[in-house]
Amino acid sequence: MSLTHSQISTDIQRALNSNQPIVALESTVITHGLPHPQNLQLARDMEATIRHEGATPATIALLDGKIRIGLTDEELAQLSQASSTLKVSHRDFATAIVKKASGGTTVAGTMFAANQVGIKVFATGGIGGVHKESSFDISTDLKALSDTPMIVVCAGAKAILDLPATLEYLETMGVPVVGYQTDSFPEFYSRDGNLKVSVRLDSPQEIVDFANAHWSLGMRSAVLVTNPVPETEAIPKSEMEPVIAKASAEAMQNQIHGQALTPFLLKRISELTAEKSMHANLALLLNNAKVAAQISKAMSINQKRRNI
Ligand code: PSU
Ligand code: MN
Repeated sequence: MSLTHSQISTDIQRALNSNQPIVALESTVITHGLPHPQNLQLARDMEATIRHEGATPATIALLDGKIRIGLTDEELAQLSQASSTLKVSHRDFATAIVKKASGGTTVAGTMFAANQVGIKVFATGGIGGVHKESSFDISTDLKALSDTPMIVVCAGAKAILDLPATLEYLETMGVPVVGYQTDSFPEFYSRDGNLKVSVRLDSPQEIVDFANAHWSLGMRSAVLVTNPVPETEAIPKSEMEPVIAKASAEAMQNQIHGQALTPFLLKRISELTAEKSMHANLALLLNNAKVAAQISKAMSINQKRRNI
């Protein structure tokens, strides 16, 4: 595959060459998901968490029309304050390239770029899914999960979505939904939902064994690892439901569609909960970075054993 439009940082290239653990990170959460300066702090904290666990973080974004795998701290700071960034999913890469634009990659966009360079583990907050507000708003994230063999660690799908429909879609597309130390599907801000995962696994090694079994069968889909928000930051479902319903009604009143919908809902929910939802969002993102780093370490140890 041609990598003419991509640029990999030297430390990530070195880690790739020697099978060291690497965790990909998305950047839509920086450009569209969180306000400044929390977005920059979060991006730095996620990278630090991954390094602390002994893995290399690979934040992926578009800078001036180039797909960048690994940003300097200065570039991260610039991206976190840039005003007219694109939200880059599969359909938007060529737009960013020809317009020499900068942007944050979504879950789908990040999976695309990470897979091209051979990164197998990725941490995010919540995946996109089937929206409630319009019948055909289904995130490209679901398609990417269906045909990109990576381990994606998230806290479930964002609670603003139609979660039963999102899970049905993942099942149709053959994506295993792993509950990390849980039997129920985490609902982003909340841990007390009643939807079920397809399999529960309790350690990073079990997840690596599961992914190897899945892919050794010839499956091309991702393994979606759902990791519940830390208990201390979790918000009961009963508290979130009316807030989400209000934000959703406002989105429909204001005719917010397409790419703008997720950022609108996240912002409104944060306002309506006096930032409590944002703190849950930050905590789950860091928790996912940690678990993803542990999984990538287990994976790289296994690979080295096989190469001996
Ligand atoms: N979860 C968050 N904040 C975000 C997103 C998810 O807490 O900003 C982003 C992810 O990058 C995800 C995208 O891929 O929203 C989904 O957008 P859409 O529904 O338009 O596909
Ligand atoms: Mn959408």
